[in-house]
Amino acid sequence: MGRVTDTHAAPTPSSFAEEFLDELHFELGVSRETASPTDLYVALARAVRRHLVEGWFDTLSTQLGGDSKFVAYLSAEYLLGRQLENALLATGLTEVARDALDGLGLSLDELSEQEVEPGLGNGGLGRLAACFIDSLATMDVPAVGYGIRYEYGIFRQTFVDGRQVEQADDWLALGSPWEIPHPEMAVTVGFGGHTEEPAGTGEGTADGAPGPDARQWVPGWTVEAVPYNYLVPGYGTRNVNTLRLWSARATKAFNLEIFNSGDYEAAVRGQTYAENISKVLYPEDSTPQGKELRLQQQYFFVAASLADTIARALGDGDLHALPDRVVFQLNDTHPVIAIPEMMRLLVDVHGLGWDEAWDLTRRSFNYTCHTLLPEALEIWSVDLLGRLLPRHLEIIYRINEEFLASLRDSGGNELQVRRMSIIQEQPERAVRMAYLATVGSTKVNGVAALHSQLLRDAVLHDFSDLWPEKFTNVTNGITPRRFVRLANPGLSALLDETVGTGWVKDLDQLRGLEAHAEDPEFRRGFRDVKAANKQRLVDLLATRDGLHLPTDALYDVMVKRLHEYKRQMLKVLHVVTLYDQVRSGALDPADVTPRVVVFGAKAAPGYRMAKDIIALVNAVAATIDADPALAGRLQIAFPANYNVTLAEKLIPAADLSEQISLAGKEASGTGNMKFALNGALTIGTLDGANVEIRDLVGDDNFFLFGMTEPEAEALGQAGYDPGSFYEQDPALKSAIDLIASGAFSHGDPTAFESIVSDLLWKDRFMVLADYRAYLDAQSRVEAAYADPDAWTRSAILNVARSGFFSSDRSIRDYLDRIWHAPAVPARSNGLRD
Ligand code: GPW
Repeated sequence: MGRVTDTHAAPTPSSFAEEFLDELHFELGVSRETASPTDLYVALARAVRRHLVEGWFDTLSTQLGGDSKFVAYLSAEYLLGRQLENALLATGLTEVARDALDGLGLSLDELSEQEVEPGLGNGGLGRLAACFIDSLATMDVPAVGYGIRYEYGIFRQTFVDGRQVEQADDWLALGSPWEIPHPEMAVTVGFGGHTEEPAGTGEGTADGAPGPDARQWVPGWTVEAVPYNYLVPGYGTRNVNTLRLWSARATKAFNLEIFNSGDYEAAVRGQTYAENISKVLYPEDSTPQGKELRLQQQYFFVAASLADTIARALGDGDLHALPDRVVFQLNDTHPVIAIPEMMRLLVDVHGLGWDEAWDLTRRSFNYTCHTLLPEALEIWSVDLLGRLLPRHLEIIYRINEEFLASLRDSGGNELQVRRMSIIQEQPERAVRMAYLATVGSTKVNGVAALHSQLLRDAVLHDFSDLWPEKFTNVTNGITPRRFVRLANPGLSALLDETVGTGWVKDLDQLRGLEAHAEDPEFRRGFRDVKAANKQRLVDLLATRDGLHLPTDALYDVMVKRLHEYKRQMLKVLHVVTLYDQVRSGALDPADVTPRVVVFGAKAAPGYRMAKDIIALVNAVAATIDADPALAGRLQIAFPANYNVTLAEKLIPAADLSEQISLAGKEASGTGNMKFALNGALTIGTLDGANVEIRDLVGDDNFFLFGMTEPEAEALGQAGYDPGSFYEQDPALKSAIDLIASGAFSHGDPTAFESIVSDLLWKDRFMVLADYRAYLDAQSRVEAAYADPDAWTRSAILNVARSGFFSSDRSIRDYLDRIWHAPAVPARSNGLRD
């Protein structure tokens, strides 16, 4: 199904070819003969973009004309992936473009490969935001995604001697055909300075006399936030939403002043300082470092977005209508400074009284928490916050004072008051952003059923006792457009034939596959698709990474950020055990199920243990490769620089999806959903959304292992001793000893010492405790894989029963439980009529 188009003539290959050449000649200024592959790609992208603009205008005029409510999604990350194929899908122009290019002796697939993906996110949280804006557009919901246009996205990963080395991701180097800058719409954002009593008249507020609670913030310096619009096309609809990313620029006044004083170096320094704000994405996933520049980034995009939102939602209208016109969703705590910023705007700038402003603010904001790890909960030192945002700190203090007073009023004891304070006192005074978000929001949600339960029972339990109705769950989802329709054309064609094409917008229709799970012909077709996807992956990894892989093997895939809680180490111990058993003669290589273990993972650059684990994976891979006994039986493939583009090729080829975090640590996971929808079976713990996946696909079609969350919690309480597991399990002992012996490091026993000693003495995520259960589950995997018919049946049922994990369903849940913003289909405004 394509775009719902207008009355005027649909593009043909020849009209499209003309538009493409127009772009190439007149916009890029190069001839067909001299054009580089990048030029050709850029011209193609811009020719496609033309076909989104009309729907975008219609969407804007429909939404701005009425009195609809819109969703302002605030996220520091959007991990978009490549844009071209998605835009072609949305416009229904894929075949037209292919034919047009063919006619010019060019190949659509080759040009598509030129695109550098915008990696403006770290992992799951950023990719979730990208899936959500896709679903919002597809469902005609008025929505704007707000974020930061990082000049450098997530670093490019390379391996040198098996160790990760980071390179800058200069994704804008060759131009970005998808963005539309609006320098004339720049918003000024202040930082630093001091606060004072507002001047008696006028100065304090936009509307006249200062309000009773107003203070005046006199910033010490300012920067400009320049908006860049990205078009977000819905699928099978006219609607095209907006993603608005802000880029930092030095203010003109600032520059002029210094230039006039003749201090050119200072002027340039100032410019560099300002522009640093949107320079680079922080590469820490779930482990914020509390750096000043990061707080600058957060306030920078939030302040610009709120100014933009208020103008858009209200124009000159009544501030009291704010909660009816806009609903803000805070994607984790990164944008939570928006709460005091809204208070500042209402109280200081617009002169509202505190209570009224607080009521409006609370009714406009909602907060999604994405973690359970204490080290992932953002805190900002009072010292830093007060220096950078003095007025915001005052506002946070007052929010906290009033909140704590209300607690005391309703009989809270001092212990409880101290526990719930937005300000922590030890080890240093700091603002707990998750608490600020919870106090300042209408709804707080977790991202999977188990996660939301644990938020209520543990991380935020005092707050859930106080405000039980505030807490809700919205289980994450993924867009079927990118992760099935685009990533898996073979499966998509089979689905179209079997259940019709409606599944792309209504993923529950996949249920219709269940009836075919017993059909031998359908199973054959399904198996053929998987085999073709493996072949596609093998070809890609041969050219991309120089890997030589068999297609006739079980593809066992673990792709996600490298983090101890995700337990890549458990996977390594499994592989090392297989190797060890073959090497010692305990296992006949002929009895090893041929298996390719694929890893994809970036480590935060400062995360030592994660980087050591990457080195170990590469070392084990090399050692196994060098051993003829395992040839064709066991191999590790660790392509560097795992990203969205690679995920789209890896996931459809997988047989087995590794979701093996310690129960109670992974908030949801979204990779787990992508694999199930592409017909991989999961080996996993009862963690995050795995729980819901297993409930839906059925326990016969899921390899469950490991401790439950209460069991892991109890083991921790009882005093976990990893050494005892090592002593009691000879296979485990032998595997660890092998690593410690230097077998994977050319005899150097020190190479992986820190990993080994951490496992034996600390093992915070209880890898050793779950090792035996994991190995047993892997044996069940092998037995199941030996029966191809039964395996295929399970894989089909995974696809058929995973419709729930569409991000369209997540968005429906947000709409019903939190946002209450009706869909508004764009009306044709007749740009060309
Ligand atoms: F720590 N997630 C992430 F909660 O990718 F902020 N980056 C992050 O910084 C955080 C969470 C944060 C992930 C969760 O780890 C994953 O379980 C979840 O599926 C994903 O966010 C989307 O909700």
